[in-house]
Amino acid sequence: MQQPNLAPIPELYVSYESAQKLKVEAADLPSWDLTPRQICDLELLMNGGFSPLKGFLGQADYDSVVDEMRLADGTLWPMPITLDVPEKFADSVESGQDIALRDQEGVILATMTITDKWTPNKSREAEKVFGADDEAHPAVNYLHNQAGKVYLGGPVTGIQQPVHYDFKARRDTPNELRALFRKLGWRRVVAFQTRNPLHRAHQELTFRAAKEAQANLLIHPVVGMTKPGDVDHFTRVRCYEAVIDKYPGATTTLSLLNLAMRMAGPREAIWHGLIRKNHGVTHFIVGRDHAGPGKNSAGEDFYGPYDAQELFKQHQEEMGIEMVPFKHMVFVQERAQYEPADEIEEGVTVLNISGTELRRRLAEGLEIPEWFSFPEVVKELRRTRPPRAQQGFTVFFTGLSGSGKSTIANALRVKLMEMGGRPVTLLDGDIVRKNLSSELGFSKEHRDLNIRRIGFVASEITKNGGIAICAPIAPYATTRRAVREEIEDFGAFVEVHVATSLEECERRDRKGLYKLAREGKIKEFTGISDPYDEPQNPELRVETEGTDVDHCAHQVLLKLEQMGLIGTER
Ligand code: PPS
Repeated sequence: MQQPNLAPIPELYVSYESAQKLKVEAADLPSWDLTPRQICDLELLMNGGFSPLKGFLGQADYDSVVDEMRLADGTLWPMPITLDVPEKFADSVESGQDIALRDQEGVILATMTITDKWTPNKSREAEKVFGADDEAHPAVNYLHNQAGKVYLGGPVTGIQQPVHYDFKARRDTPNELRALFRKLGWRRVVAFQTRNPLHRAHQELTFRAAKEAQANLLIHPVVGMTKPGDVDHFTRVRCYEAVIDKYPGATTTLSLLNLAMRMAGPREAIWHGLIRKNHGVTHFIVGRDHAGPGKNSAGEDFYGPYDAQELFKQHQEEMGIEMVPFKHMVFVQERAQYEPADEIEEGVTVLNISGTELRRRLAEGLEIPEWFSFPEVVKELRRTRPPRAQQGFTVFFTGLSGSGKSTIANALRVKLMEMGGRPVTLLDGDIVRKNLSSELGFSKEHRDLNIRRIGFVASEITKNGGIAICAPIAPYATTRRAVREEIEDFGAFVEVHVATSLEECERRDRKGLYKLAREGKIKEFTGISDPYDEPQNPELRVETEGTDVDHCAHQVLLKLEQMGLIGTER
């Protein structure tokens, strides 16, 4: 007799022939271009990963999920899976109408019949689902700052799967995994959820969990959307592929899950369990601080470290998937092996490297011991995160017109070129305004656009391992912060405030612009008739009064050296 966890699970796709027909018809429907997160949700709706959901939640289900962690009919479901849209789009459609759901290239993936349209109370959703209306929580931040104002709900008819160009052979739908387990005769399977590279401790704990549950092991990492700042999934999958060979042959398999995580701790653990059950899994590892979002804005944890395990335990029977609680594994030096932390007697030497310490060692090119990770994994991580002295970075000068930004920036450019090693690009205010922003003036809107363009180019240069030196006025703090965030995804952002006073700039008045500005002949002139927000915490502030250019540029070099961005081995 077939086990229920391995029987085929219902999908929302129509047959191939119907899909071809529906695709043509759907071309005339109002269409919504899905966000990256909605594409992840839709994929799991359509392939049965979110079973029993048949579409994006309607209002009654939404209210009940938010309040009770259950659909309106009482079925356990912890996460509101909603189609958020802006008001303008919501106003253009009505209940009862079909819409086409398209990916970012415009391919129609599904249609949805709208049954509900409502404006949710997002603060309430944040409080109930994520435990606090605090934007330090990535999903709350998403809810308030990225998600549209209105939700549409209704059943989905699947036309085709979202297209993936990467790691195709490692992606499996719930039915594909169920079929694989059937074929291999795996009756008990324990899944390990992860959004991080696997090191020896993880390998040890997953192996132990499988032995304890007398089950085969599914390494089931999330490759959809994880916590901002995580190691990108391309690197992680290459790391997983290296680790999978370390398990005894034929006990373990690796499959990628295109889930958009919400970092909702306990509720997320329940959600992950239900998703795994849909993938044919019988056991699920839940660790300390499962799907934790980090600290709240008061610097405290959002959830207790074992809240997720407790909530899972309460519901596991109803869910039909059993929890294997995660043992926190540490390395015992005397015995040269990993052991559960709670089973270790006093007096032995326990070794540990935290995530922060690992990042520091990678950034500085320091040793990462073999007891901590596998050489193949470390090699992959080093390829993605070379030591800081080999990464790209951006030096961003800001200051009033005539403060000396361009002159210092140019001196720095020459000094860096003398050192060699990385290509250097100077994005000076005048150069940019001539080549990138020739149509722009000096309104707030235009200045912002100008700085955003500089930020975009600098982030591309940084990503590709070069040095970008920017020297615009960049008068607005919020815009500078946005540029910093964009660049820090790829390398360091070094803000240098050229702190020449307005009086001195006006006294020098090299281009005669201050005089014209005072006479009202130039409007919106920074410092005279337009604001300049002084940087509060720049990496460096240089004073130009009484200091020559060479010395100012040298101060910047010293800062770069101190930050480990330029090597001492010249
Ligand atoms: S901004 O605000 O960052 O977009 O400005 P930026 O691109 O750096 O351009 C500043 C140069 O343009 C000249 N200029 C003005 N500056 C400020 N306000 C007004 N209204 C203005 N009109 C022209 C000025 O020469 C600046 O050159 P620098 O090199 O900063 O002295």
